[in-house]
Order: sequence, then C-alpha cells, then structure tokens
Amino acid sequence: MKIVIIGTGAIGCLFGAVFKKGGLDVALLGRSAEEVGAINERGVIVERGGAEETTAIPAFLDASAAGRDGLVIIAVKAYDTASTIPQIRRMLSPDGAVLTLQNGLGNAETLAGDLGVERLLCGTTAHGSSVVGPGRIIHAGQGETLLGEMRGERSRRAEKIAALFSSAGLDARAVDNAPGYAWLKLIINAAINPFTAIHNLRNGALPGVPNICEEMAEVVAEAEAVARAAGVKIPCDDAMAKVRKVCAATGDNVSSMLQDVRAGRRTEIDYINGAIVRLGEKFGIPTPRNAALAAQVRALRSGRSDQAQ
Ligand code: KPL
Repeated sequence: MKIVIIGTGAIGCLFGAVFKKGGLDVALLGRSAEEVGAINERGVIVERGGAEETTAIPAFLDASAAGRDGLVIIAVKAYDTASTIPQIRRMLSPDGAVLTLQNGLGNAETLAGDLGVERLLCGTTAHGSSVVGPGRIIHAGQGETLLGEMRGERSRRAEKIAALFSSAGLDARAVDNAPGYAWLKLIINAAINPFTAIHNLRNGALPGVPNICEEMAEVVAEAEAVARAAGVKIPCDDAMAKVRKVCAATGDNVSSMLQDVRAGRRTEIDYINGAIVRLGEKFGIPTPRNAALAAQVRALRSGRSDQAQ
C-alpha cells in the first residue's frame, strides 16, 4: 500500500522515517519549500538518545506530483485540516483511506464532512517528538499508536493498516471506539500542553510544580463531564493516572504547544481546551479551569526561545 503523510512536522517526519526504514512505500507532502527541499537534499534526521539517524524519503510540495495513494495520513496542525482536503482529493486512490493522527477536536469531522465518513480512520499516537529544524526532529518519547474507524468499529481495514505499521517497527494496534481514544488523547493534551506552555517546562517536570496536579485533575474532570454529555465513552477508568503516565513516558519532550509558543507560531489551544469550553457551553457544563488556561495560553507572548528545565 502506498502511503503519503501530509505534514513535515514532528509526527510527519517521525512516522515517515520509521515507515521508510521499515520498508514501506512512503512519501511526505509539505507546504514549506525549505522543509521539502531539506528533506529531498539530505533526508529526515531523527535525533534519539544522543545519536542521529538519517533516512531518505521523497518529499513533495505539489499533491499532483505525489501520485495516487492507498492511505493518506494527516499530520498537520488542527487549524490546517480543512486546507488539506483539496490535496487529499488529488492523491487518494478510489478505494483509499484517510487517517488523522492530529491533536485536537473536530479534525475527523472536518475531513469526513467533505470526503465521507467511510473514508475516515481516527488515530492517536503517544510518541513525543519535537522539530529542531527543517526535516530534523528529536524523538524524546516512545508510545503506542491506536487507530480505528471514525464510525467506531475495529474494521479489517484498520487491522490491516495497524499490521502494516507494526511490520515497519511501529507499536500500533487497531481499536474499537477510536473516537473515544481520540477524546482520551484530547484530555491528555488539555491537561499537559497548556501547563507546559505557561510554565515553560518539559512534560516530565510538570508533576513537580506545586498544586499543578490538582489543576490538571480539574481540567480532566471538566473534560470528562463534557465528553459524557456529548455521549462519548472514554476508554479509560482513571484519565488523571494516564496523564501522569504520559508525563513520565514523554518526560524529556517539549510539548507541541510549548514548541509552538517558542517558535512564535499559532497554538492549537482553540482545538484543545478551547474546544472543550465551546462544547461545555453547548451542553451547559461549566469548564472554568479549561477556560482560564485557554485565556492564559492565548495571552502568552510569542517567540519564547529560552530552554525548558
Ligand atoms: O501529544 C503531545 C503533544 O506534545 O502534543 C504529548 C503526548 C503531550 C507529548 O508531548
């Protein structure tokens, strides 16, 4: 199966490198000429545990040049999701599938609204990865990748894709209730990312900050109440324990939101805590902690570049 990954950021480069090294037919589609040029010139560079590994992967700026693909993986920021639709249309083979591996709420819905729900798979990944330059990343945390149909069932198609990913060395599994897992990832991002951005700390340093675990638990409880009201079944009995585990497993990682703040880029706050607040308003569920964090992150000065402790 031919795979194209839209997005040459932390997750796009990581998955591209793992797949290519594992023998899969994969290409990257980017929107920055600098990134695509660097990848075509000298490959994707992954730094891990002090060592560097370079993998040659074809990269394209133009979707028409990438050819027809059986699987298109979306690894762009949530606010760029809609802009990938014309590109997907140019690349997807008639029976092809689209897998979103993005953070935030509403990505699968945006894609399915145009491409059809039957095309859509939702996935989550717990890998911690940071961009350090064009086509150059640091892989700072291992984790599972879960995927399934947007409609909720664990299909043969999802199992085939998970098996393909596993054959390339990625820890991947097909699941029932993929939208529930996407919500669990949303809760994890809501409880970790804004705090890393506000305190300028790596994930692993968060639990050591006084009172922060109580605040994180409030974020989690509000989000769970909103999910219940929306009829979403979260596949986890203790989401706060999961948040602590992810902090530990990705301890050295600079979260995607802190990376964005440091680089002066727009953050995904409106698709994470902001989305929980909007949905809470719809269902009459109070979400004061999520609202306060969203306001604080929006107010952060851009261009922060100092090192996280
Ligand atoms: O998904 C992440 C992110 O940074 O967006 C976590 C899991 C928090 C890893 O940093």
